[in-house]
Amino acid sequence: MNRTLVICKPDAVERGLVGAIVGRLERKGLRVVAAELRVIDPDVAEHHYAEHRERPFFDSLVKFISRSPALVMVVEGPDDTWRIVRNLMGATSPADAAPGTIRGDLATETTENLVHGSDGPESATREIALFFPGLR
Ligand code: 3AN
Repeated sequence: MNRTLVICKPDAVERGLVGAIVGRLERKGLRVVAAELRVIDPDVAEHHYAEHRERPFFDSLVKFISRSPALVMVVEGPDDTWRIVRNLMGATSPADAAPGTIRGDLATETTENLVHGSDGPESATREIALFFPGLR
């Protein structure tokens, strides 16, 4: 089995869409193996988004992701689970996200785009260790 990190971002919790998002993952056949509703520490958020450090939206992204509780999860499925999740999420910009995807159906903003999913096997391993250091 193969694992990836998924975050229902603060906008998802605020809008009451956590159930809808988790439901989509579960209906697809993926299984939640760890989950915690937590306010993400800004230092952890900076590590998590380190690849975007030089981008103009970095500060607002870190502020957004840590502004209120997010549901941080580890999701398990077959090979390439990260890719299954990314396809369910839809494109980063909700304007480009296809109908039927989480962002395509439920979001309009690029920053407040409801959900994060690791973008590859190495990111998944790194992000799971960052958010769930004790997970076996
Ligand atoms: P994804 O979330 O689809 O993996 P990334 O990793 O490129 O997209 O970007 C991480 C987050 O940074 C996005 N979810 C979004 O919140 C924010 N972001 C990315 N690109 C932009 C942008 N051009 N303007 C504002 N925010 C952005």
